[in-house]
Amino acid sequence: MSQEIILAQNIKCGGCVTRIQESLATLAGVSSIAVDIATGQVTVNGTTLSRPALTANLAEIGYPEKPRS
Ligand SMILES: [Cu+2]
Repeated sequence: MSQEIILAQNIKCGGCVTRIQESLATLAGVSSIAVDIATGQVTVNGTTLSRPALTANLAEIGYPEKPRS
């Protein structure tokens, strides 16, 4: 198992959480997804996870990764 933790922008409500979970669940290797609304943290567990694929999928549905400062 591996894990990717992504800090994403624009996560505001339960609808966002559902949208993210449904979208990321379609990606290969993803077994579970947890979303924290307060921090924007998206935690993905699975096998052979591709971080670029996860961040691209999130950006596509309106939740781009937070820029690191
Ligand atoms: Cu929302």
